[in-house]
Amino acid sequence: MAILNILHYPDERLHTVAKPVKQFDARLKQLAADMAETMYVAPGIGLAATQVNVHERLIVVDISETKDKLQILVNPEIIEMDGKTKSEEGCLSVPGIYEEVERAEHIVVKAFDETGKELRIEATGLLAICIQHEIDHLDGKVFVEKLSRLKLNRILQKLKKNQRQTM
Ligand code: GNR
Ligand code: NI
Repeated sequence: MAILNILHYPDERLHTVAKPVKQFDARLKQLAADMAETMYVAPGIGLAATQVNVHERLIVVDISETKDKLQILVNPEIIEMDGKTKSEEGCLSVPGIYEEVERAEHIVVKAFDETGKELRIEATGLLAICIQHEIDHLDGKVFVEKLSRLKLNRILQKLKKNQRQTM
């Protein structure tokens, strides 16, 4: 197991569109395990491969209090979405920033587990929000880019300031 380095916005590599996973091999299982460990240590409720600079369509999610409900989703696709919900989001790639974002309230996701078995997940609430946030990462999108240009500029200033303070 290993803890992976998480890219921080505005790192351009966060804009890479991830490619589908083709091989359900030992390397994929190791990557998923390392991503899960990285997510739990952070701590976060989800992590996309993009955030650890691996541009393949793989996400890990665990929204449970007990941190024992890990879900590994390979090549996830939203096949149905409806409703709207607005809630505060944060991101391990944008530390210290929390902003309200609008998402679909209910989604149905088709994906594969790490062994290649097909999964179909129906989600609402935090799980639905988290999966949409992670799939956005795979498409090279970061949640702060859904905000107005004014808000995004303020966030970029704040991130720069925080960056200087940690040097
Ligand atoms: O840990 C995380 N919390 C969170 C809270 C609200 C909406 C989305 C998230 S995902 C985030 C971890 C992360 O950055 N995943 O990409
Ligand atoms: Ni994120």
